[in-house]
Amino acid sequence: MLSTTIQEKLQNQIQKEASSSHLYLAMACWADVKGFSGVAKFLYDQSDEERMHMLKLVKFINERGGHATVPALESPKKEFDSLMAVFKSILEHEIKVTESINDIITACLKENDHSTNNFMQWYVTEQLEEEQMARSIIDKLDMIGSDTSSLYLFDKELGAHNVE
Ligand code: OFO
Repeated sequence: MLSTTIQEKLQNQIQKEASSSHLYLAMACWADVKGFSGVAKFLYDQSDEERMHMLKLVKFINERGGHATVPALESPKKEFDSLMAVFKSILEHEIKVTESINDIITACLKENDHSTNNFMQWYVTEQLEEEQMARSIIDKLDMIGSDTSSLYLFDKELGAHNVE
């Protein structure tokens, strides 16, 4: 059985994962209408991935004797300044998500809740990959600068990337 504190923290994490999914969907829409179809595909996939992160938490709460709440979500912004701005804000966002996951794990350790701790380790690994991915995309965009033919190839390459 989950403690009230742990359930609240997991519930809060559900909200964060759902907001991430919403944010990446808004970014995908922006990239799509700007003609970056590869980036758009990557972000649509990333949005689905975040929904899956949310769903894992929902099911975990329900299976452990709790009752998950489906959160209300704010509409994310629609316009972004550039691809660089999009990926910088993804990195910032993911760093905050990582902090929140670490906070849940700290609470689990305090309460000796080993099974939630064990469950959350999957998120720790996932966050490492996501932060690293955002950093490497930012580095690439930095190298590309305003070179449009490299940007074209970058878009194609990202579209071929499979989000796991
Ligand atoms: Fe990228 O946030 Fe989920 O875990």
